[in-house]
Amino acid sequence: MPKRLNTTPRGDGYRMPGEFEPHRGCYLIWPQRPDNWRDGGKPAQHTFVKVAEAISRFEPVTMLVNEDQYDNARGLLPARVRVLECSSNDSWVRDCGATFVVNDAGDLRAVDWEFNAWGGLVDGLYFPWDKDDQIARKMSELEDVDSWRADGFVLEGGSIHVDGEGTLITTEECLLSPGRNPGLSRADIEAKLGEYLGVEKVIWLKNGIYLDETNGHVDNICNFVRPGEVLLAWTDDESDPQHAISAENLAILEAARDARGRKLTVHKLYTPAPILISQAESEGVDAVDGTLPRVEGDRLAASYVNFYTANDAIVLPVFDDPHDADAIALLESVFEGREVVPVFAREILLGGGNVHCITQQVPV
Ligand code: KQY
Repeated sequence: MPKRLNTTPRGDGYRMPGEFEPHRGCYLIWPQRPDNWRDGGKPAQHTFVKVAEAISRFEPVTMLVNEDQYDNARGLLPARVRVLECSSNDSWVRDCGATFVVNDAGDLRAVDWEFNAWGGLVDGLYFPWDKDDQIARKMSELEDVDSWRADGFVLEGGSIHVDGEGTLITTEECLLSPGRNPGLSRADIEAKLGEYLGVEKVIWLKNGIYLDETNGHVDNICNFVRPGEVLLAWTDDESDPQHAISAENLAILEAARDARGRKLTVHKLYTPAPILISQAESEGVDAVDGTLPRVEGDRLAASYVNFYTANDAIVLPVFDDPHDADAIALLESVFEGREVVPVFAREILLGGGNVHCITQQVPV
């Protein structure tokens, strides 16, 4: 039976591997809440099926599903996807799910962060979040691995990326936000990240993608290709507020050294043209007090950086935009040897995230 541990990952010799390292599987959670997903989640469910189909060509996929949607999910998903009943409040397993860590002997364990729906009662996106906060523990038991509960430390998986060699990138906008760990200083947070993920160097970007409702998760703006090499969301359009945000982050990345003392190679991954919520999309979302309204004409936080790195593949959100082709070409060139699988992902974007936010890898 998997245990809850009183030690720390660093003390026990564990580290978080890069997402580009080999996986034994991937988790997703089925979307259904009607105050986040339009039309009762039906269009999003079909897109989640496409993402699960794509990833399951390369590694085993588990879909966690609330009781009332089990039959529908099982009916829509291919037989090779494992479908398990598991309660949740929403469907962002990157953020509420376990972060898996490994040691040099190849053992796997899980970190179970505190989850408070991206800001708790300060600026969180829904209430309650109690079922989501149990997902990481349930995942560790499904994977039959011991876990640590990071009590008193709020963190979402989408707010960090690591290179597996001691370096972590994040944003100040998110990790220093008042709704997460207001009692912790930047140095305290760096110490927690070191303790739980085995990292030695934190590179602090300033802000995430313009209007990102997660307080600027790094997984929408910057990701590692491999140690020493990153992709940064970019636009040349100086009239777009995204330009100044990306330019500030570029300067930080160009000045940075990673944990091994390397300078970083930075690839610019151009964002799609601004994508706005349509009238039908706005009207399809239930207007519930305490959740974000989806207003017609509002701009969505669209970025190609929110891709999932699978075994031998990249599952890439695309938007029916002229930049789609350039994004596919750039990823094919930097991730040589991996197949780039585009998925039209507007329905996930409408819910506030994208492919990376709805997936969580389990390393080998
Ligand atoms: O990681 C993410 N981008 C999650 C977004 C959650 C949005 C909830 N409406």
